[in-house]
Amino acid sequence: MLDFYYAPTPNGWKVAIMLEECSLRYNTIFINLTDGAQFAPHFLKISPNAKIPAIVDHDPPEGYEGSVSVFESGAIMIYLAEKSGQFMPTNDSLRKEAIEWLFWQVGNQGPMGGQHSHFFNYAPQIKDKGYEYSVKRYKGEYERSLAVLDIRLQGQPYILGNEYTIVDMISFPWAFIAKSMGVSLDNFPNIADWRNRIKTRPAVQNAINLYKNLQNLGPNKVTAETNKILYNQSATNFQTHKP
Ligand SMILES: N[C@@H](CCC(=O)N[C@@H](CS)C(=O)NCC(=O)O)C(=O)O
Repeated sequence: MLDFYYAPTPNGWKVAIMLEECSLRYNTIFINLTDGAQFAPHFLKISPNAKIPAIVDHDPPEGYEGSVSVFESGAIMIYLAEKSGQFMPTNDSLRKEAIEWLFWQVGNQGPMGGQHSHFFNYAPQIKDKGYEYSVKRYKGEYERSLAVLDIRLQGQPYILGNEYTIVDMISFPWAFIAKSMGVSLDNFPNIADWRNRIKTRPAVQNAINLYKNLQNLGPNKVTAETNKILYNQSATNFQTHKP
């Protein structure tokens, strides 16, 4: 059995998709990011960067002792692929490409999408100095990452070619919500097709519906008043927000 530390966000969906695709048994533990549950001391032991997703595997593969915790979505995807023996190429050359695209996702598409979402969806009410530039900067970077992905998908159904892998699962969520971030996929036809191909998978449907009622996307649900943490990230959160 696995404990899955989760909130219904794009980074949470990545791991939910993999768990569902592998039919692994898991126990979902909701981390209320608005309340600062990510800074609780017991959670920081599992996820020292104070972010979801994270897992604790109570039945790890041979070579590990006791329960194993894993944080950072890319590391979790590799861990689960190795544990299950699924969705990761075994061929050296394709495995190298899988690692490249995983790092690309967690270093580019994820953070740029996240920053764009913050400024576009969450922070429009904070129109202080530099706001317009922040929106322009991160929208441009997010669209740039979509262009990279669109070019990669030209002439092939999945990021690594014909095989659906953890790289598709990890890249899907931040493309899935493009429209809600003010970006049309009309300019990225290869992504639009790939998105539809993945979205219709039953495992993906289960994942994106997991705790859907607890989603708080959008400026109407999250404001600077209701979410002091999201709007005021700083080093002191580790000292002051211990629910
Ligand atoms: N690089 C991390 C990013 C994770 C991340 O940003 N998670 C967000 C939710 S989508 C979070 O936990 N935010 C809480 C916070 O910023 O306090 C990963 O890929 O796992």
